Amino acid sequence: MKLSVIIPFWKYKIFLDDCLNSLTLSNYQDFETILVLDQVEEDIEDLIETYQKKLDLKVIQSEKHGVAAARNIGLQNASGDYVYFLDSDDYVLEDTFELFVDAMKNAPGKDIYAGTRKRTWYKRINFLEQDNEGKLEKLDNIYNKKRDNFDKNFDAADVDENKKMVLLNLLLQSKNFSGISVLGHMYRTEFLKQYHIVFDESMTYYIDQPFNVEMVNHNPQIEECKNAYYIKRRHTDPYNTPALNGEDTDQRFVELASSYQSSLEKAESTLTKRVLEWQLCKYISSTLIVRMKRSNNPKWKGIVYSSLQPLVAQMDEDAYKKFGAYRRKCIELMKADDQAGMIKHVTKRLAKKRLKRLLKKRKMVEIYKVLYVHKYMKKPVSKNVILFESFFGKNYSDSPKYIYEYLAKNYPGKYEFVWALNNDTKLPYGGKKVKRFSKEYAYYLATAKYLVFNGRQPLWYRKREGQVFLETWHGTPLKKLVFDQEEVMAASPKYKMQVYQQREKWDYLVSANKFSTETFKRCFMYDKEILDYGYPRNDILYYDNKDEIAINLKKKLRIPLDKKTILYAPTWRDDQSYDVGKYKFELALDLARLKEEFGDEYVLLLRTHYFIADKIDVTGLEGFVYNLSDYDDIAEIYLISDICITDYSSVFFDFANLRRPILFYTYDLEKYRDQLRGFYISIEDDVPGPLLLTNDDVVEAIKNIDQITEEYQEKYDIFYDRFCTYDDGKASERIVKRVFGE
Ligand code: C2G
Repeated sequence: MKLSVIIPFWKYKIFLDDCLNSLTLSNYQDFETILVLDQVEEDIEDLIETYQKKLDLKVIQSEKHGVAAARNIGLQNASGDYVYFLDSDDYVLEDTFELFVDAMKNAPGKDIYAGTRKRTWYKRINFLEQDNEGKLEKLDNIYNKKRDNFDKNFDAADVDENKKMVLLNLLLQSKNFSGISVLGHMYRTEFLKQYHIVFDESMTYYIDQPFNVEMVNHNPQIEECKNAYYIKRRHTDPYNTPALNGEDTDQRFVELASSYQSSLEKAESTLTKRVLEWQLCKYISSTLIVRMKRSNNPKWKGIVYSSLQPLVAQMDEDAYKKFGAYRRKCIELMKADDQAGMIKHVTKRLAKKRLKRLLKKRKMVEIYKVLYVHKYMKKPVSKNVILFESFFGKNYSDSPKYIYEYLAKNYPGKYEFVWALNNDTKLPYGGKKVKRFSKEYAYYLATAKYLVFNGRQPLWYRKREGQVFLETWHGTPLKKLVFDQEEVMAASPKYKMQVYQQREKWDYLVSANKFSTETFKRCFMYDKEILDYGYPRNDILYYDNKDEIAINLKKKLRIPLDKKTILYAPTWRDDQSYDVGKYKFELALDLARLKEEFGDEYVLLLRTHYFIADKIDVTGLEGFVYNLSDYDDIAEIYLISDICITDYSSVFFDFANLRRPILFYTYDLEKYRDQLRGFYISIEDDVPGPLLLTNDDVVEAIKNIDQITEEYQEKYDIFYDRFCTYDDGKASERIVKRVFGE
């Protein structure tokens, strides 16, 4: 059985590489790959050369533009018994084709073998590392439910099983009309040729719908092959690498309407027509109407409405009679050409939903959000009020703390200071404390002129005219951030979209070195002012009285003055969480062993990341381990630490200002780097200390700390010059001058 895989390619070479690579790894190899090049601008010569050695690869240049034309060229050149359409940004699993071919052997001669599409944003290698069993099972369940619903929705109890399966797989597999797709199925080449089924080249986005309707018309024989997966990649970055269907052009909706019209005209049976109408109504009443309500682009709204309204107007009532009351009314209003009525209808529904959520969650913040918009935003902006927030209100620390203290010390009485702070630290200089997400918080978010945050502000924050947002951020990045993240676990499309909106509100962004400046511009897609003045949070590391501060702190924390100290400050893991912002942490460092080895000479200061919810149990280790996870400011802890052990945390960039030894306990390096995050610099070559993979390594390193210090001297100097030279104890001053004009 020979297969033909048809891949149209326009752009994003990196995805194509993953796609072709997945084909080389297929267990079943009797297939040709037809790569149709559609106005390609990237240089992919090398890629083609590589894969020509590994695959039966035909490369054809398309004279026209568009996926439809490219796929048609693929079809004309296909010599396989079956064709499989594969988009260049997607991929298959090792057993996908094998499973299809097994099905072809067991139930030979069918016109379609229907597989399953699974969506992900991971690149292939990371997808395979995930636990996919559960997710794939969930897909099966959704599909089975659809089957059960079929009779109910379409009065189709007496439709034969084959026809039902065809409709389910070709027209109802996705949630709505716009998602009807040819991807994931094997189509018999002769069948397509016999009935001249091709893609409509006058369209760009919605070419699969009429194609599948043509298929349905000719009563194909179908066999399901549900565990043959097609992996559809969601592009995680809708700004830099948008997918074709992510392009939000007005043209899309005009075309959606004409694709629908053409599908409907093609549909030969009433049942097929009903299915299409039902799909369109579902799309309008569940997705589109909400987007229309929320959009503030009147032109877009107008185009969407005017292209789809005539289609609904001519629709048979039968299409939506089985809908619930809300949806039915949506469609009826559209049918009656009452656009304002539709929007009112959906507004009511959304308000109701919101109330329900509010009651269910019983979270007061939902009420404060309403007050924020309808009451506090209407009050004037107070010109001397500054709202500070550090690590989501978890502690009094980081750059906001040092900016605050500088202002409070040097301009007493001039400003009103408010801190979003959830712990019971008493603020110096009489600053006012409010709980994060409290009513007062909402009030100050709306009315403070200045906002000084070290992380992302709430999504519901709306920037007001006259407000100044100073974003200090919270570390020189080793771990890749936002738009630099490839298809790793951390890179969810939602995260990227949210940060995009959040960073739009920042007026100033603080950076501690040239490297951060360059990186932040790119990773946040940030083009406003960057204050590359060093980190205010590191000012303390340059204070003249820093040794005195250290001794006092040791006394305060009852740390013996005659012992040396090791700080262990690891970061968090993206894949180990209980809830949003609440992460697990399993200690991989053998504290008991360290106590045994070094208890006479050292104490250990344990500091977990602010996201970590687990309280590390240190019973039995009293007098050796000091758990400082709840201590406000890690910069003060640096002052009392003789050695710092960390992993991938930005902690080492700051600690290096002290020029004291740093060790990296990177027991899960490969997973962290390759699957969870990705790094900016080479952790093997560029960091100022050794990578230690086991507890034995850690023990040895501490024993030989002087030797390591010597060995790493040169690397340390290079590192210091690259990352630490802006810090000199005066960053707060420089920032205050620039932002507050003082
Ligand atoms: N931190 C801490 N204790 C730890 C780890 C971190 O107090 N055990 C503080 C440090 O100030 C550190 C900051 O939290 O610089 C950020 O922590 P990271 O471990 O670097 O992780 P993350 O919060 O993901 O920020 O550009 C920086 C990145 O955004 C990383």
